[in-house]
Amino acid sequence: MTAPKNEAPPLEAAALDALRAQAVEEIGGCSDLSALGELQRKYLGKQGVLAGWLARLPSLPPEQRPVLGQGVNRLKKELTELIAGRESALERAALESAMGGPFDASLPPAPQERGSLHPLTQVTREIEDLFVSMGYQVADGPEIETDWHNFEALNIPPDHPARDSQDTFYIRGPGRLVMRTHTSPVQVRALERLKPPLRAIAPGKVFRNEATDASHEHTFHQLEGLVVDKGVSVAHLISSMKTLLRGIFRRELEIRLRPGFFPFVEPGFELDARCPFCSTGCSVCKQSRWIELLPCGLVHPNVLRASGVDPDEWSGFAFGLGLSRLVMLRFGITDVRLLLSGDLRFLEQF
Ligand code: FA5
Repeated sequence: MTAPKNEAPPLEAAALDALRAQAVEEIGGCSDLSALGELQRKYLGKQGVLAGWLARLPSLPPEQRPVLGQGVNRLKKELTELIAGRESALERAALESAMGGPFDASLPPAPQERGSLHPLTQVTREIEDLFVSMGYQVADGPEIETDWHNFEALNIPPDHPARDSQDTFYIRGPGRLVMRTHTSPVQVRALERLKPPLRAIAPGKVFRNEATDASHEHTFHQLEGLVVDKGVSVAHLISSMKTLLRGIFRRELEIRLRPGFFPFVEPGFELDARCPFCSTGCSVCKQSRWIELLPCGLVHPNVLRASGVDPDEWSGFAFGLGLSRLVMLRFGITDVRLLLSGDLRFLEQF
């Protein structure tokens, strides 16, 4: 009996069916990716079984070729899909076993440790925003300073007793350099560079060779402020300091000025604020109900002169906020040494 027209001869069709059954069984039972690769090469590779079938087609009678050719191509497509499906099932199983459980791409990710801004950075940015909104610029200066900028231009000559209150780290070598003991040298640099009228603040790190305790660090932060213009008076100083404190504590605080001595201001003041934490006395204000916050004053004419600014034409005020202590007040931190300790147990609280 001859095969019906356009159908592969039974022998060939049966062999293709047997091949299909064998391939499906082998692929379905394959349990690792490299063996699956082998199977792919065996059946679908250039030298593979199906390629052999296609190569044999031209030797068949022309009327059988289309049917058998279509059968081989169908099988090729089916095995390609079967192998791809098996591959992704094996990959998924490998992933799940590595993860110790089933993988669900729709689940939210496991919580990740996130950093946060250091409390000093948070408060500095708030104060910067406040002053920038009042037309101030943010100035900067080096942490290693010349003796001139740190002391002499600020009306503190070499033998002046005010140097004793700021125990200084001197840098060995030429140039008479010091680790700046306060941010006030930025006043001098701002005056030299910008010329009046000017309004600037300068937050930064300062260094003092002192014994440390809960309220004294050898390395701490200050924030300097300087305004130089025509006719600047103590009234301007007071109103600006009130704005600063309102911005920081978010309410109106009563303030008082006491005389304070700093060679670079005249008159000089210590500005105290009513303790924002109590009404009858507490440990923060040491039962006094006042907190010493801001040394300040009108810029001394000698400081203006040292930077080439005429004190008969210009006047100004300056202040030097103890930023580290302010941050302690703001967040209820009881030891200044925690701020730069790098202790994660402390930092993670902010
Ligand atoms: C000064 O440093 C002046 N340059 C401030 C100034 C600027 C006065 C402009 C007038 C005009 P004083 O040494 O007092 O001042 O320090 C200023 C603030 O820094 C203090 O009020 C205090 O809050 C803080 N401070 C001083 N020493 C330490 C320390 N060891 N640790 C932490 N904070 C300190």
